[in-house]
Amino acid sequence: MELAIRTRQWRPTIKKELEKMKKLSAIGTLIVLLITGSMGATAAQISVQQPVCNNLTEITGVFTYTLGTFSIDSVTLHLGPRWLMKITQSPYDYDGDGILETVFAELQGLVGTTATVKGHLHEDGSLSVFFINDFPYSW
Ligand SMILES: [Ca+2]
Repeated sequence: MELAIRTRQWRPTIKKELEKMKKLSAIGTLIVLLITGSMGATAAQISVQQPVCNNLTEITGVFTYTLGTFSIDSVTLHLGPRWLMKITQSPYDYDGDGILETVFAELQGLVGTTATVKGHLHEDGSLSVFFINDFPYSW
């Protein structure tokens, strides 16, 4: 009985807090969408925000890095801003060396190896990467 009364008393407060959280979440989503729209979306951003694009394109080939651009064959890979990749710890060991490094170091570790990426293929033939070797891509 007492608990029911307390719950009723707190209900408006809880409701207000939930509304605040919804607004913050919506703002956060909007910011991420704006960033990804201007810089190229990445796997973790998309997977966190959901829903994910259903028509992912998978490409397997030799991972290369030339003139500041990562590619597989002739497909340019959009992986996010290089400066951010260099300061962000990777949550996944993409290159499989057993060490979690910065995202940039993980990607450098893939250069010259055969890798599989999945992502959104753009009309210009470039790919916004969402997965690398089945790991969500994040930076
Ligand atoms: Ca590694």
